[in-house]
Amino acid sequence: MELRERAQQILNMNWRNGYTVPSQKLYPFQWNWDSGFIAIGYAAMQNEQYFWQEIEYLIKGQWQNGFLPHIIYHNEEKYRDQYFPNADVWASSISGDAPESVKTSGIAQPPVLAFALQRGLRHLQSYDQERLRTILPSVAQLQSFYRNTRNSQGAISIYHPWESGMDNSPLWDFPLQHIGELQKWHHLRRDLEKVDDPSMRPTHKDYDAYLTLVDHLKTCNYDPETIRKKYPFQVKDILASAFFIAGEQSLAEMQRSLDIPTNTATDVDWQKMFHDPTSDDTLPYHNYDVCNRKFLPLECPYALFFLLTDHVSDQYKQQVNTFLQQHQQKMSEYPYPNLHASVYPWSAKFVPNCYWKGPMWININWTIYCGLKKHGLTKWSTKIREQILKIVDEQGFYEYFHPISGEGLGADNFSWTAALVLDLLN
Ligand code: 9YW
Repeated sequence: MELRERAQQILNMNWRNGYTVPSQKLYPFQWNWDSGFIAIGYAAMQNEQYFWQEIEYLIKGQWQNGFLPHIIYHNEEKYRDQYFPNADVWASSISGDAPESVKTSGIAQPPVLAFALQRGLRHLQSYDQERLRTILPSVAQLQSFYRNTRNSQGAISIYHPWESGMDNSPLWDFPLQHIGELQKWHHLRRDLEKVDDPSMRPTHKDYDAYLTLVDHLKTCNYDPETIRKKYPFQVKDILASAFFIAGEQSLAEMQRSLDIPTNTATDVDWQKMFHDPTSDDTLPYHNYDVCNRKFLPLECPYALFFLLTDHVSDQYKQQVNTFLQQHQQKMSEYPYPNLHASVYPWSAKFVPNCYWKGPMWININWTIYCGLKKHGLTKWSTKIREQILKIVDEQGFYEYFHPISGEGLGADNFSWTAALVLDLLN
């Protein structure tokens, strides 16, 4: 069967009457950034109904203050025993802003919605403008939430490793050492029963830290102002910032297309906010730990994400070019030399089969591809596109891939892998 047909089958299989689960086996609810990517896939299939519904179901989870949680627990009662943390752990109703109609988590994920919505619309041959008009205020409210509560000149702070989407990346090792005493939560985990090799998943200590942070957030009643003053994990994050900034642009363009006034932010200086003056890296941009006042360098593709934004200097583009040359050279013995690992194999922190500590992820590579293409770095974007399609064709629609052997790892029939392949084939 052709790649396109296989991808379509996976999305149809993972569709749940209004939204799509990331993977049947592991994740039984709707996840925020997964949904953005998945919606793009439906648009690329010209399935306009599923495209709108995926986004509308996501927005059902939005809080009154604009915040969009990372998990929307649709059909919570049916699946509550299959996933930890379940909705009770979050107790989102302690915030007066949480919706009553559906339970949600209390943290976010990279804010991909505005960017994904616009990209999806570009795939559709024609679309229902009134449906867009109905959705846009929620998207605008989400962008405003980030602009007003998480933003410092385009640098967005995240409050939890799960908010980064890259749960156990070594990026979080240092800030997690400074969150105080950990409570024991890991005995409640459900994920280890569902994977063949538990060493591919985060450790018990990771889970204890993740849930200890949830307790801290609950103590703050999920109130943005209280969190900013008291909460021990706050990191200015490049990926969240890049999607926020790109989202401002997407939102403004969609609003203008419908003659809606826009108030998106233009005073963005990410190069200043993330530039690490002590770094001699080819791309000296790193996440910043706000609580402990420290940059968090890591050999990983993070600094490439700014290509998603318009605000890119010629100097940065040259640095990117040099960085990609070096990357290709170092990867030249491996089967997919232009794909980016979550942590590069030459880092002391690299663990090739462990989740966000080394494996290659399709959404990350696709994001880099989009940025390279946007800025005309087509020599590199073409290679990434070809190798994403090759790895999925040869290894399957996996959740993540071993960066040295290319082997598919984690869950099979993974939704965003299928959706982003459809984007690339369009
Ligand atoms: C978990 C659904 C989610 C992704 C995250 C990924 C993982 C959930 O799965 O987190 O329980 O580990 O890290 O980015 O959205 O696909």
